[in-house]
Amino acid sequence: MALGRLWKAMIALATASVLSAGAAQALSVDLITNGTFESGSLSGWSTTGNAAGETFVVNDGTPVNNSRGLPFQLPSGLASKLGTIGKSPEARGGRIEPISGLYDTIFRPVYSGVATLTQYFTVPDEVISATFDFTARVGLFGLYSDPNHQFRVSVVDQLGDVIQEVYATATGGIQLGNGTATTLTFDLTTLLQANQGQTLGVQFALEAQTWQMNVSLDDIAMMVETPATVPLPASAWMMLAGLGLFGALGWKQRRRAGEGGAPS
Ligand SMILES: [Ca+2]
Repeated sequence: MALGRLWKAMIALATASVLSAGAAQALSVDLITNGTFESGSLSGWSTTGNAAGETFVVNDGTPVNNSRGLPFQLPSGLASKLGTIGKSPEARGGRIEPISGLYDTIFRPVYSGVATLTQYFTVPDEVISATFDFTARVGLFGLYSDPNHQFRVSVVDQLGDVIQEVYATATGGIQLGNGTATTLTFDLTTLLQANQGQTLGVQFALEAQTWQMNVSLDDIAMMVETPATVPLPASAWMMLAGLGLFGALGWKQRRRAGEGGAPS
């Protein structure tokens, strides 16, 4: 019987330590689904297109074809105006490799206008910290003209209205390079703490002029730390009570309290 009591006490102590450890920990969750596009689709994302209906698509490196199924050719006048850049495979609709893995998403319009890529998520009820990451590669084949050319990233409310601009290219600012993938990280703790329990979205937008600009995106994540609560169901408490573990734990504690005085 003494052995049985000891086992019960050990189980109770182990259970208690797991519970207290759980209560002290934080849980890290990514609020974005399919942020790597490795599903090979835009599942989880919604898009809007420019007037010609062009928008973000999944990219596996397949060159863009024109309506006749032939590789795009820049109009001769524009090609000569852009010089060597205009002759590059990228400007001509050639292969653009995914940023990482087998897929990313790309918007490489022929026509002018704005297209957006958005994903909505529910902010947890309690936010300890929030970090927003993405990798972008902007291709620009003309002179940058802000804001006629612009890549911007925003947080939107559930109606799609911008509540905070997180990033935007600007004359003299970071251009994200011509064809260089760049990872950007933003601390959005304050914003998400102010919107706990609400629906928000991250929105990527590219304002492009004919032929002159594209953007690739990959590895999009919204990592949020929340308190890791370990709620113990009522049935578990009843089970513990039924096994007499509380009694065993009390016995163990009484034994310990007595150890200091009397030799065993
Ligand atoms: Ca990817």
